Amino acid sequence: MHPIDRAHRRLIGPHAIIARLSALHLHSHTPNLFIHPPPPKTLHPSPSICYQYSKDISHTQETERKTAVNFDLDEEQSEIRDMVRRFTEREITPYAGAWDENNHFPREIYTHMAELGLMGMTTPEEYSGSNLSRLSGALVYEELAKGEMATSVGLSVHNMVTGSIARFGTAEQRQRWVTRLATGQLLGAFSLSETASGSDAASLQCRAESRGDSYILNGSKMWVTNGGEADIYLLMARTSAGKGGAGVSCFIVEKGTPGFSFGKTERKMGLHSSPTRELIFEDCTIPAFNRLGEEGQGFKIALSSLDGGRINIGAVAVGVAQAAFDVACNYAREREQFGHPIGAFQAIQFMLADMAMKIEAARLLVYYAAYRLAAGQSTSMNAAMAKCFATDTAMEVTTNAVQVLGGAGYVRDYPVERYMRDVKVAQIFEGTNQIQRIVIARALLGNLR
Ligand code: COS
Repeated sequence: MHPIDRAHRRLIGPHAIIARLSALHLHSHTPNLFIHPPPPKTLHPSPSICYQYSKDISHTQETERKTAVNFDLDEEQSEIRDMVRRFTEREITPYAGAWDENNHFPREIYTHMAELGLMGMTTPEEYSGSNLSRLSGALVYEELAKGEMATSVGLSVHNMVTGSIARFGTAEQRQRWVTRLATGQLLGAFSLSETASGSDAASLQCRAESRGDSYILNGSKMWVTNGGEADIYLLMARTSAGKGGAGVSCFIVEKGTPGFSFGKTERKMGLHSSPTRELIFEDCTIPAFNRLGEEGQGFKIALSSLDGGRINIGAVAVGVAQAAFDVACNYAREREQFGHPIGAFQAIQFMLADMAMKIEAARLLVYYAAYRLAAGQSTSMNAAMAKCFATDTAMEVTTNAVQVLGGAGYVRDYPVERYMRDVKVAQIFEGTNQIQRIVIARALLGNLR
């Protein structure tokens, strides 16, 4: 039997993955800081990074006496990484080029990912989720992105939606949607941006008018990943006029609701197998039951969901960068010019050394942000750092990978040009890297405006 079939048989279905993971938890004798974080501390939010670091230092000194910082993956993390790596190599990598060429959204891959328990990664087990640690999640996105960035991004958005309904929803809302999302019967999409509201997300204009036991939606949303293919849309809409973020509420809108239709499908530079569509609402009536959280809480729900999403995108970027680096490194060993492999020349060596250094740094930033989120520590700044650094790195690494391959890199015989086209958007979506720097600066200085 092929090893991946054995892995499928062993791990198939969310319940099996949970059983397997629970068994590992029980038999794990060596506590790993990433997977068994210390109980969450109560951090009082402060604009001063010095305060945050001083807290961290005392925390670190305290725990260092008991456990050294552990950079090794534990058994659970290694198993998940290896399983997703095998899955990607078999089910995604061989087809990614054709999906890109044909703008094909591989819905069937999501069914396979659901069987592996990847569609409810941050969702409690009682709703058929796998409830994986954030670090395990980062490993999953990284491995998938080595095969194809679009699938990894689509899965991240889906999990952000599933996790947000599980976290902010009522018991009835969870009952209604979370299990079906976590088992892959439904696909999720997240919708914040509009034509005139991108980075300034609080200025959004899509309206939700309260009519007692229902809301009427009017307006449109832009650049929605999984748009048109998804069954469930987490929608931010304005319930009070002129109040910035405080007037925004969050809604769950089902595909097929009368008055909800799709506009144009975007024609993009890359990420061709990930559909990006406009959503249109014309007197679309949804039950008040579909509001997630209280009225006026939607902007905060969106931003706090994006904290996790940004870590995922950092992990995706690390995966794409690693894949590009691997191709460039192999090519530098094999391609000969002037009587030597081109990797014998310092011009190429220094490029590869810089690429490897930055990928390693990006990976550590991503894993650390994932650890902080799982440990209940303040995360916004670390998520922004991880997303910003990892995606800037991936852009640089993929561009340089094309350069190392020269003419061969610019044509479609090698995947590096696809990596480069795909990863550009990671510097833009889930908050541009200029916005990430604003988030970081505000954490350092406070909001001085
Ligand atoms: N989690 C929870 N709440 C948060 C938060 C977070 N990560 N970040 C900010 N908030 C809260 C703030 O505390 C504030 O609450 P109070 O009004 O009670 O103080 C509220 O949200 C508004 O925050 P802020 O004043 O910082 O909002 P701004 O309008 O200045 O916007 C930025 C802040 C620019 C950071 C935000 O609009 C942003 O991230 N924009 C990019 C949007 C984006 O990522 N779009 C991509 C969507 S996916 S393609």
